[in-house]
Amino acid sequence: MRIIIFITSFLVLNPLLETGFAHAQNAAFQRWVESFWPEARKKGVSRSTFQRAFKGVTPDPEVIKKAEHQPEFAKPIWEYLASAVSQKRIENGREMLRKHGTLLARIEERYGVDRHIVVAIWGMESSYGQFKGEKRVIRSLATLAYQGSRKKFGRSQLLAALQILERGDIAAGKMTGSWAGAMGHTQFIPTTYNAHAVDFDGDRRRNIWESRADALASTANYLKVSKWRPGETWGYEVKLPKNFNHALTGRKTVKTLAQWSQLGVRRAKGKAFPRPNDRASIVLPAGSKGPAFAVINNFKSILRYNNAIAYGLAVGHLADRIRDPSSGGFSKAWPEEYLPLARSERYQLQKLLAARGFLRGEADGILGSQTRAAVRAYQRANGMAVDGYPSVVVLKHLRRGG
Ligand SMILES: [Ca+2]
Repeated sequence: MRIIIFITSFLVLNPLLETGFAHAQNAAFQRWVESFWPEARKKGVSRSTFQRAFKGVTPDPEVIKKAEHQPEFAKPIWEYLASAVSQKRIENGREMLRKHGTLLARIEERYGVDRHIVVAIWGMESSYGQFKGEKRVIRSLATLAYQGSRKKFGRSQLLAALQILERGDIAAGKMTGSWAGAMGHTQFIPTTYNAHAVDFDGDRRRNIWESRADALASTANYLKVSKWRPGETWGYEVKLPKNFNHALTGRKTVKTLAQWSQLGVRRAKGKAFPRPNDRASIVLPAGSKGPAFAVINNFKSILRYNNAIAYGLAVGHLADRIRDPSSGGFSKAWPEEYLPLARSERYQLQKLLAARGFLRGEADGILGSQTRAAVRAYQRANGMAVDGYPSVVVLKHLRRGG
């Protein structure tokens, strides 16, 4: 009997305990919201907008989970590109180009940005409006601002989101987006929205959630202010000569395409560079064994959207494929035997580079420009191809003791 009583009371008590816990948590969150109010007021947010925005809002555990997720294995660039530039996305992009041709032509005329690039970014960001994110932006950003490792980002974006509500561009309930607060067809975060979104359909609201015209014009405007040059492309796949000095690769070394041609660099599929005076850098996203690209000015503008070489490449390549149905994939295959390093290996690579005097600072597992520079220096010192690619070959060489 005692056991039965115990079980019964446990069943009755447990939900009460949980409710009590949740209640205390919510009270703490509400206190935090109130502590945020003076800052919002300073940014011109009214009390009524503030209260409406936070009505019923609680932290979103899923947002924290996504924000803190650190995968052990990074996705290889060829897998990323295969899904980013899928046959389906290419075909849908061509269909969007036909369907919204008049609008896209007007946007191209106004902002001077290639419509294929605009459509490619639309495809990358939301699959042409199919996946815009359904989370309430205020809730996601308040969660990030309240707890976890992205508080600074969360606070600044939350303030910007409240300003959007204050201006009345969209109702709080309709201001939806990804877990990180990227919103609408083209996934602008609130600060980018405030700085660069435009009203293109003329209703005086910048509605990147429901108006394709506003969203696509906002993307074109963002690229324009990011110094997009009309009439130029993003870059080309290139073929490097056998004796090429790989130390010249990387975005720091810039030469005209004519100068690169003198060093034996050719377009991968045999055509000539249409504007030999364009200034370009050679990038090797998977090291010297994989495809090489000459990227020109507009590539930098695309990276303002998302600062990752893989992203820029996906947008540029998707645009090319949408534009020209006869174009295929890259001419050189990806070196699929060179898997990106796992997280523990990335730490080990950094620690070994530091121990040999090639890298300063704490190992963080993030292979940024400093680590790549250290890899280059190590490769140079050890007679390897100086491509700065943190491959398993470099790691094994380090493990053997250089
Ligand atoms: Ca509008």
